[in-house]
Amino acid sequence: MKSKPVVIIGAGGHAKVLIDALLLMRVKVLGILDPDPLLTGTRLLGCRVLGNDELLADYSPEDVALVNAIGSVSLPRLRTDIFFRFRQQGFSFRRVIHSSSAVSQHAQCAEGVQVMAGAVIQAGAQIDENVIVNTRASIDHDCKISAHSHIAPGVTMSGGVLVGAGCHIGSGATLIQGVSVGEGAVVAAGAVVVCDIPPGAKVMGVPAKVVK
Ligand code: JB3
Repeated sequence: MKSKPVVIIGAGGHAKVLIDALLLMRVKVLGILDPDPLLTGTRLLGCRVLGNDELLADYSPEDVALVNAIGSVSLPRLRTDIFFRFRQQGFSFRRVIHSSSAVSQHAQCAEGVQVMAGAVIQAGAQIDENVIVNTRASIDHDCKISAHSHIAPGVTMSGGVLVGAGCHIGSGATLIQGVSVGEGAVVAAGAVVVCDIPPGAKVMGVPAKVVK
């Protein structure tokens, strides 16, 4: 069955990386929506910025799928809000899996999951909806990444790690096997996590310690 063409939400840096992956997947991109009026009419990797989110009314959920291109560094909540707002309107979010990533056929990726170039997801891993597994991140066997979390470039996660919903795991962080990261926690770039992290905490350093 032919896949639906997509409309992309957001025209920033993350959108560029997603469009690159979508073009390799031979998915048709109808256009990009962004509230910044200065972007309307411009192009990102050849795809046109059409205007703001009101234009979605021109499309039917039957005919198009969405791609959530809101990243999660400065606007973590917005990515989640966009996901729920448009799903409530009946739209679905397409999975984007870069052709150079290695996703085990025994791993599960839910709606709207984005796996970027060079990422590895091993057998038994479960990646929940709207999660970003960014460039060259490695998620080992039996990890569970809950919804709306961002696993930044170069993260290394050993087996059986649990990450709660809405977490940010910063670039290059390492999490040893079996640790849990509570909902909404932030792991700073380069941190090495060797024990469980409570919900909402911010940790940094080697070994990682709670700073907030
Ligand atoms: O770390 C990496 C590899 N990537 C980061 C990514 C995960 O998160 C990247 O470096 C950035 O830190 C961030 O990427 P993102 O979200 O593309 O950030 P930015 O370049 O700031 O673009 C956000 C875009 O979303 C802007 O053009 C905003 O105008 C747009 N935007 C904001 N609110 C919105 C809305 N777009 C739509 N359609 N609807 C909104 O409500």
